[in-house]
Amino acid sequence: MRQALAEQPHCISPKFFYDAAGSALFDRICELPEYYPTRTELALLDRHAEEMATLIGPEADLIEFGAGSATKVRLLLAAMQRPRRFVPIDISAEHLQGAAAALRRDHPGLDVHPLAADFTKPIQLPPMADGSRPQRVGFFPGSSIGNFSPDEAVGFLRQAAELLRGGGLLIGTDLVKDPALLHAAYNDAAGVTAAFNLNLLTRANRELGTDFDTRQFAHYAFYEPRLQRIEMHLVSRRTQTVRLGSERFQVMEGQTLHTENSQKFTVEGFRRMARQAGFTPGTVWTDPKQHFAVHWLAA
Ligand code: AVJ
Repeated sequence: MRQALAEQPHCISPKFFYDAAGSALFDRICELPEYYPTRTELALLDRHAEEMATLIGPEADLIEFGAGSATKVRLLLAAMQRPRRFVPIDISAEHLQGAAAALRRDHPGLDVHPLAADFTKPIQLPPMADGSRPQRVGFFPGSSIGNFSPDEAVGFLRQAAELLRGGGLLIGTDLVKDPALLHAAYNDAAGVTAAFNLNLLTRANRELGTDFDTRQFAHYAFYEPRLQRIEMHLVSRRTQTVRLGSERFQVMEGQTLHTENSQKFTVEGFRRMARQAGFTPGTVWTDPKQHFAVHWLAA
């Protein structure tokens, strides 16, 4: 946050959205009528779970990047014969513990091994309890890959391909589409996305001791068609001073804090990116309206 305030333009990583309140707000976003990605991807997982489970293999070690509430993986686990282990990775530790406890309740035989970690950093998987090395399969739903810049995305995929060698990655990507639909998904009528965006300032106030006045910042999300991405910003409603410890930063009226990019992909563009990262792209599942895609990438 200090860096974000000190530098121009002011940019902050979207991973900071996900404190307990932010993770709960994100779960509410997933239920919004305008936010089509979650329900579209869930329908794809539901409809093709058998086929996906066949590719994953009967006894895989399943690793989810940014698991959150770990709702989607339930459809895969139900279709797998004997999942050996499930490793949900998430930056929000409390949210992760709750999700892991619920999964253990519903899958008594499953070894659930949560990792509270930042998956943008290199990941070390704990060894299997019995010392075996089953096929590793990654699960990265929700188009969270869209939070990375194209270069970062290739970097992440390259690391994932290394980690999952011999197995594969099942990954969801939001598709390029009518900008009006994209715009609505990030500007919901109920204002939940705005609350999610502004929660970043509330979190900074609590954890870093900044004195942001959330009423003096406006949620601003738009589709940038040249870069094929949604950008989310917090726009300063007036020239104001923000305190961080003993320092003071001036934020001019109309200046923004850039809080998130959400890249949209074409099916072919994403397959090219995956190939570049060392995967062999396989089956792609899309919905009839071509709003969302789930890719199988062999590692
Ligand atoms: C979790 C990154 C996939 O980009 O759509 C939802 C986050 N931000 N509404 C997305 C988000 C605003 C979401 N991802």
